[in-house]
Amino acid sequence: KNARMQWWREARFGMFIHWGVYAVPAGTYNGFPMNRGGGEWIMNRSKIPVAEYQAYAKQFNPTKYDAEQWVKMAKDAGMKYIVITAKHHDGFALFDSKASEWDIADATPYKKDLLKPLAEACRKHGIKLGFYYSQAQDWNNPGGSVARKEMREGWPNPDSSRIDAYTKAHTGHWDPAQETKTFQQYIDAVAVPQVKELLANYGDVAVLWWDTPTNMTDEAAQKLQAALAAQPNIITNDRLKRPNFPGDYKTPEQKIPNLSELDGTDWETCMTMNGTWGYKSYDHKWKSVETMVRNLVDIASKGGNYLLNIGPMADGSFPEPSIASLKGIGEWMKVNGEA
Ligand code: JFZ
Repeated sequence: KNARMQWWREARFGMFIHWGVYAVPAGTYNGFPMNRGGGEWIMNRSKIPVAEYQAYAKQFNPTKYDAEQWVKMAKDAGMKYIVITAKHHDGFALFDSKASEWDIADATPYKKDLLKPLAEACRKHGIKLGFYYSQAQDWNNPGGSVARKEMREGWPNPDSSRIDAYTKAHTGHWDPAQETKTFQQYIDAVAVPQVKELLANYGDVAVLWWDTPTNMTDEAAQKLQAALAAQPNIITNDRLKRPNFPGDYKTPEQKIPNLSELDGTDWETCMTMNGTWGYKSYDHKWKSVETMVRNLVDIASKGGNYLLNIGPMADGSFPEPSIASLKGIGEWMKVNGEA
């Protein structure tokens, strides 16, 4: 494990990228801005029907996407690795998957794999590439699990009490299309094949970043864990299934542990630059460069890693404030960072 973890322990700073179809509604459904939660949760929070949500993909056409530009921005900020949402809870694959048509190649006008150019640019510039993969929760591929949330409060939809009652009776699902398969069928037909694709088609994969293990079964976790054999040097976080699949490092979220909380386990704090992971057009609560540099120094001094998030827009560009912050952090790193 020490050999596998060496680059990661020296890295200290990485870029998280939450990107997907949710960048199209950008936090607003039917004219109503979400009043809580990240923009990437809009389908669940607003209980958008499957067909309606999938129609957003027709507007997901990131013609301004320039993977090399992204990698350069990360590198100039002093970041050593990138972790991107290959598939978030909305189940949309940023890659050309044979296991589902709910992907960039089949569901959007763009049609081209988004991870291939990123993997190439990372290789070229010496940046490690990791994939976030939502293994349990999937709101579009039938059989995927769902975290049950009450319909967003303040939502004036006259149907909200009916929908809430429906989700209660259907383990969080709000659309019959979500339940035409079982969870185990989803794991076998979508999750395991997609993880295999991610580990086979993009060269070295440095990190597999699992998430929201709430509804995982041991059987599913074992199958996904077995798929990791394709990349013997891969590092994984602690969110495959708790507690018996601890992975290689802990993931305190949006917070930096106190020294007294550290027990020798490797850890990585992930944080947003504003208040959302996925792009929200109206979230302007940006952290200052000074705050983010202080966080980085605080984390590095305690032996952890800082995974700082960008939520790109649907056209493939980073929000301006994120670009400016990356530059500002890079200027500080040039003077004070090592190497
Ligand atoms: C999850 C996702 O639901 C979210 O959209 C985002 O991708 C984030 C990085 O991860 O949200 C979590 C997961 C774990 C905790 C909180 C939010 N946690 O352990 O407190």
